[in-house]
Amino acid sequence: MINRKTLLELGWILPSIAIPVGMLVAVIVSAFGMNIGVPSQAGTIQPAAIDTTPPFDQPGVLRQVGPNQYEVALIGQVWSFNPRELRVPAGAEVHFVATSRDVIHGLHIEGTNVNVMLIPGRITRQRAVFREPGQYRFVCHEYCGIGHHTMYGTVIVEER
Ligand SMILES: [Cu+2]
Repeated sequence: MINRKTLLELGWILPSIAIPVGMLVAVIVSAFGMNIGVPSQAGTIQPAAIDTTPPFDQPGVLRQVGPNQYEVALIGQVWSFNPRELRVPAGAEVHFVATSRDVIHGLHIEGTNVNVMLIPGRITRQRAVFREPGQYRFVCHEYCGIGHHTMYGTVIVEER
């Protein structure tokens, strides 16, 4: 028979099973159902050869990869981003392919989930959807030297 003590025990045991199971389901649904993931390590690159290695030979040039989907290369370098300004149409899904020319930099785009490190020799990919027209600043958030504070840029999302 279930007495008060057993109920009390079950009151602890069942949530302690249900909560991790719920978290696991949330991780699986967000990873596979909603395609949310950690910033990917999408290959390596010779920092000295950035200017001749696609897509970094054309930084800031939007390449259409689908309906309102674009891919764009972005380079972090002391102490600026190349490009500093990027124009995309509202609703665009933008795949950022980014790396660093010299030291470790960061890339954070306000209002989006783009928040990654740019490591020399490594390529990082991250996507963002810009639904509302406006200006989205991006900054370097890894201290990279005396001019770190000048390292920022803007994504301008234009009305379509
Ligand atoms: Cu930097």
